[in-house]
Amino acid sequence: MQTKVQTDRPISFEEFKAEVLADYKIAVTSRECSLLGRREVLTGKAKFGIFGDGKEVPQLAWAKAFQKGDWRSGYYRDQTFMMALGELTIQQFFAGLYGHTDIHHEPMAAGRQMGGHFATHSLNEDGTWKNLSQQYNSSPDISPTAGQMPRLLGLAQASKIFREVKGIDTTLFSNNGNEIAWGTIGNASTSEGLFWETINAAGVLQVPMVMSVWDDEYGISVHARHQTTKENISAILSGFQTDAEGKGYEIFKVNGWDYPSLVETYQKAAAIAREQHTPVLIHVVQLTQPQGHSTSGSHERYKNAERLAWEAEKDCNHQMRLWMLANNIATEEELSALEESIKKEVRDGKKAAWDAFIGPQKAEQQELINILSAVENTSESGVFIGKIKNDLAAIKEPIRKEILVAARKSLRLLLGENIPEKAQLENWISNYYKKIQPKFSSHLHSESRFSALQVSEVKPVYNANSEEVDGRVVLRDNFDAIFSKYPETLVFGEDSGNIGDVNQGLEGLQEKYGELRVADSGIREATILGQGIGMAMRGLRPIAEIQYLDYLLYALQIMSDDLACVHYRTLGKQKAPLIVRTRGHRLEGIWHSGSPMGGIINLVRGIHVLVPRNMTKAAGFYNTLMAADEPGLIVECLNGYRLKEKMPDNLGEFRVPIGVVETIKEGRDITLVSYGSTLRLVEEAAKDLQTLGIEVEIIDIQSLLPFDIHHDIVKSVAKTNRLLVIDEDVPGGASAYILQQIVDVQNGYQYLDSKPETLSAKAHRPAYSTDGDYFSKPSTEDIVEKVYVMMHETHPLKYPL
Ligand SMILES: Cc1ncc(C[n+]2csc(CCOP(=O)(O)OP(=O)(O)O)c2C)c(N)n1
Ligand SMILES: [Mg+2]
Repeated sequence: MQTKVQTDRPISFEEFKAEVLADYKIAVTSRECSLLGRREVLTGKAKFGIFGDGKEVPQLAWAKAFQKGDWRSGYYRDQTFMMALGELTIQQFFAGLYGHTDIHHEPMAAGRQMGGHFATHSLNEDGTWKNLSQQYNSSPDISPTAGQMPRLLGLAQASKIFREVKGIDTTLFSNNGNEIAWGTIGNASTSEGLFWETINAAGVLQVPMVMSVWDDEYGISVHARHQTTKENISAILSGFQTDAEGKGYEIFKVNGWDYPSLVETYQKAAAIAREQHTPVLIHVVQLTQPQGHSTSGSHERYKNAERLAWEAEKDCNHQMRLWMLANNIATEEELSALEESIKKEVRDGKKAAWDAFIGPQKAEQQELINILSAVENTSESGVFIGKIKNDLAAIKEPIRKEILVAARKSLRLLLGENIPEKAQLENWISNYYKKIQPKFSSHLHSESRFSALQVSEVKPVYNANSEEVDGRVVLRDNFDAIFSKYPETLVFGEDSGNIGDVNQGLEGLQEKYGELRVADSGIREATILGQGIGMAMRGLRPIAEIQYLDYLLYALQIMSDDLACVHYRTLGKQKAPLIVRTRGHRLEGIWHSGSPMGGIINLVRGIHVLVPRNMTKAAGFYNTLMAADEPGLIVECLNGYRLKEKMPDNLGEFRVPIGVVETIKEGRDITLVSYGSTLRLVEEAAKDLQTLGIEVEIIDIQSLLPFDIHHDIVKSVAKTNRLLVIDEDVPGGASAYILQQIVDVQNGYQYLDSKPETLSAKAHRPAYSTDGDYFSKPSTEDIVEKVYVMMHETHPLKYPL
């Protein structure tokens, strides 16, 4: 379907006509898909539909300016653009609507996302990069409004890095940084903070980003007067306009139904962004929603007759048609014939998509019916199973849930029976799960050879003269080794550049590696994170620094909604191996002592969460993640930078394995499990407990996600028969997760002679000062007393109170 005439010579009127007609064909095809798509939902074949109707024409203009190597970060209205690039066929559009789980039919998300969420493939089957500079690229959409903005910043910044930083192998990723990152957003979603944060940051960074706002005056039912000051986003952004005073944005405003002006505007915007790396905003106004917001409602409820009549008149496809007729590009008859033929093409494509979607499921239904027939004939419950079978057979278009419900209910009816057909049914169910479950659950993590779990341990090497230095020096010199080894590495964050971070773990590195590789950034955690995602998607190895763990919460939404599921939601076709660096646990005051690890680990499944107890361990984790291609969060101990550690010889090379615990003290009486800063208290408590005749075993978890992949903790519990989890998060925070892993996943319950216990911080935020800490977080005394009481309960005479 794709049409792109790209030529430097002036084109003839005939060529011009052909190009416009081809464009119109895409617009009409896209519209027809939206119209039929809505019907598919209303008749129950698809569950939900959100379409690009009313936004077709500007997307044609955009697609003409979009070049190989460029990137899109947009939202659910962009189907026409994807079609114009040749990245979305009619059949694929409907496959997305149905939720077809076969990536060959549904390349956007293999049915994991609802339709209207677009993506291209960056990776080969083996996890290696495709040549992204030779293909059109779309980052994978997410549903939270404006959630596409932070990553857009990074996609754009990557071009700047590729153009200006020497020594990076750009073969697969860039042609001299000429690539534009194109964003789209709805008018109402510009109310989100993420929009403003990104717009400001892109202006500061001067990156090649072209931001289109599709303005249809509404955000579902809420009118622009409730969304945007002056109801005009380009007017209120006009202070960003580049002028003699300094660098900023180029800003355009254009009617969304005006095909020739749109084409011209997008060409101008592309030239500015591509050549000068100046960001551009295009405010596309007077757009419409011919069918309302989505399939879950009708806009007649909130738009009056006058507005609806205006929308019908200003409909961009309708206006394009009028313009074509007025300019003799086609006759009424030609256009009518074209429109009729497109209707048929879309109907045929829809049918092909449905047949491809339903075919395998019908075959699976038949397989089960055959088995149930056999069971019916021999089972004592044959009558009931026969009914289940007949009900299943009556379903004309079965989904997998219906098939499995029939199978599992039948198996339940066979409880207590011992017939060969029962085993057949059991096998069928288990094989079915093996085949189908991965369609919904694979690729949360890398399944390629670049998985972080494949990186083996390399121990730090010391010599007889190894110096004892401040922990931050180990970290700093290890970062130095990383930066010289991997030219595509970058680090950025608040105070990360000039002063080399607030604890000087990056001291002197900006001088050595330059302001682009070791960079200060504004106070804007969400877009620091997004910058990292976008750059990682383009083959760079960013380290995004969030100054304190407590402020990770500003970035946590983007970590959760975007970074954690990039690989999952593309069925492994994209990756963002971003390392997030932060520091936390204990220091002073409510917002510098928090340890909200329970919240974090539960929101970022898909990201490795590593909690090293000292800087050598932290450095080892950085080295491990650099050798892999997965995202990870490393929380350094805020109170550990000045503690002495021995300087390893093999900086940049030693690696701490992911998901492996370390027993740091052996003991027979009780297993104490902890991580991070708290471990130092546990070690002190262990000494005090020794004087009371109690020998504790201490295990450092090191890696909360993944957790103890070799199940070493349960081996310790099997020896001591007692378990205490010590954690400085709130009660039921990370400690609940740790307990679930040991007691439930590792089956630790069977070895326990005492109740498994947790010792955590208070439920409130940690108060200021040493006393605030002592009364808020677990202390050495708390640990000693808790352990002693647990020992007393089993041996009251040996450990009297
Ligand atoms: C963070 C978040 N809040 C609410 C929603 C529900 N929602 C989906 S689309 C939408 C309106 C968006 O309007 P606009 O940005 O103007 O885009 P349009 O649909 O009009 O093109 C809302 C509120 C969401 N997806 N994400
Ligand atoms: Mg809108």
